Amino acid sequence: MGVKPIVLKLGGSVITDKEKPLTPDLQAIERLAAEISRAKVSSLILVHGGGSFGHPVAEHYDIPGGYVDPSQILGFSQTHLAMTLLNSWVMEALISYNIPAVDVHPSSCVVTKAGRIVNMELKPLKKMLKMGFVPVLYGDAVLDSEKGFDILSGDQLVASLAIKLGASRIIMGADVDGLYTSDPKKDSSAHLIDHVTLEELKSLKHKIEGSKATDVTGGMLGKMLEVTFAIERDIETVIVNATESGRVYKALKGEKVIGTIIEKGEKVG
Ligand code: IP8
Repeated sequence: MGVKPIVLKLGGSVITDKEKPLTPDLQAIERLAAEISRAKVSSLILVHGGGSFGHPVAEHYDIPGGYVDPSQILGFSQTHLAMTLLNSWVMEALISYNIPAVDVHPSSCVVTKAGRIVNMELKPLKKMLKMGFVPVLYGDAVLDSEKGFDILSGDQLVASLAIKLGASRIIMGADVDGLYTSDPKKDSSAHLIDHVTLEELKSLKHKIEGSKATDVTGGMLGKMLEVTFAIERDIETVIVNATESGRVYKALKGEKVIGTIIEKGEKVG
């Protein structure tokens, strides 16, 4: 077994303008590509979210509701197309910074059952990692053995890839600094939690909000529920604000960074 990979998620709200349909944030994408390149991680898997590309289209055709009407078939194609368009911007930036990125489309290598991954083709991913490529996946429309199809969130992918490929760490690049004791927009006494155990996280769950903008996969709450599965298997997870310059770089390097570390075990320090 070679070097354990790091799984990095770039949230859709970081790399797109979530208020404007089909609008990439090219500045953010380019800055992040530069940070990833500078960090020179020896084994890395990237996953990105849907933002204003996947979510509005998926919602329009109710892809998360599963197949009920033939008109949704074209909607599935359009959702996937929207994601490939966003993915192209990401790929172009990564490769222009000399990152040997290869896009892996979940719609062609993952099947879910009632929304949960039951089948994922791992061989190409393992081989890519071995050869030093950086596989890039994203939240996507996928086929589902019960519902016909569904939306697979980048977050479920992150946890599943981290578990199946034996990742050392997960870095969740979000548009907030991390988890707070309460909603900082409503409560002035709210403060950032820099370190939390799974046990403590469970008691915080009711305070973590779902998403405000169109997000068919549940925002921060959905994120937390998904990564729990990886943390339970001792994969340390850190949430950092990827809209702030240098945070993803520091997290990739394992340096001290503003954010929230979630661990399975007892709180240290
Ligand atoms: O933004 C969902 O991925 P996420 C992607 O990671 C689609 O939840 C197609 C809506």
